[in-house]
Amino acid sequence: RVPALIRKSLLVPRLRPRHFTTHPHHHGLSPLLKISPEVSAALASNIPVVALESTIYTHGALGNDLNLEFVVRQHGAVPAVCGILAGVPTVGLAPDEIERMVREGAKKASRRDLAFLAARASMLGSGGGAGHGGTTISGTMVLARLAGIRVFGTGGLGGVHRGGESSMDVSADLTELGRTRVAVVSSGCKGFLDIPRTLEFLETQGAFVATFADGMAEGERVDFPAFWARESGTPSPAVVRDEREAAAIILAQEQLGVESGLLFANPIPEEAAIPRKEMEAAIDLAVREAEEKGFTGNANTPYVLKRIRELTHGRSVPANKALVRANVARAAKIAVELAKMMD
Ligand code: PSU
Ligand code: MN
Repeated sequence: RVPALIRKSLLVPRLRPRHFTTHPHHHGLSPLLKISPEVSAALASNIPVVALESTIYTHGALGNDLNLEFVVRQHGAVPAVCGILAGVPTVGLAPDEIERMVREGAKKASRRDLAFLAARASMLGSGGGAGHGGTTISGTMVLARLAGIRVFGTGGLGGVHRGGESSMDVSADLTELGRTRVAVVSSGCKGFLDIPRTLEFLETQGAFVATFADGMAEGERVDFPAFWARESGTPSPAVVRDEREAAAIILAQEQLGVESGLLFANPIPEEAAIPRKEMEAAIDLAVREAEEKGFTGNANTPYVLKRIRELTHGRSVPANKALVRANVARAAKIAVELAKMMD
């Protein structure tokens, strides 16, 4: 007699392609990827599209009322929230689908987790657990690239963690920028990371990094921003003046056939920024606690963000919301400029 468990594993998994979107624009599209009709139609007719991540909803400690989709629309582009819904890698999640992911619980999903979540659903119907994946910047970049989306707006990039030279905790966001041609707009990376090492690593990965310097005087030093603060003490490797210049760089990268990603850092709006001094105590304590309590690996960032939120009595939240909205608006403007150039 064959034990039940083994018998079951001998069954041929149902790996039929579901949700296959057929469109002439999408040759070579993964059969596992679901693209919403609105996003699909926009991509096919050169209407600007902006990718958004779902980790920010499932693990970002910012609440559900961010409504980044609205910000994208306000600036003339179509939003495409990316994530894995019950095992289906999806580009263009609807608000009720995101709500469901938050309610039922989602795994924080970077590049490494995508196939795992997608395969479980094909084999077991609904999959073990809810099978949801809130995609990080890295996971979202993979899905956006598969769908043919060029621009992605979000909050803060992952990076090299403090002490990363011995723990080797380096966000998969950085290696993703080295290999996946999507332009990411973020407020630099979170201030609790090791910013100089993050920039070194991005250079090694071949990722372009520039900071928006509108409103700054010519020749003034432009820092790579540190999320809640506009200054980090580390100068940005490159500077861009406006969205049109950013779009031209994205287009040139594509025409050169260079596959690496691009990072456009957008400093937090002046009026929302929290001075570095003020954040430092909270950051130091949160990072130390995370280490003492063993929040390592992908649990580190959500823990530190949550603690900083508590330690600043919620003051970090409106700043975080303001910066992510500004980034998403910026991303939409870049996508609009790009669409003009593609006409
Ligand atoms: N920035 C935020 N909130 C977040 C993140 C960034 O304000 O939740 C998420 C992003 O999805 C980013 C991820 O890709 O954290 C990085 O996690 P890690 O450090 O584990 O790579
Ligand atoms: Mn990590």
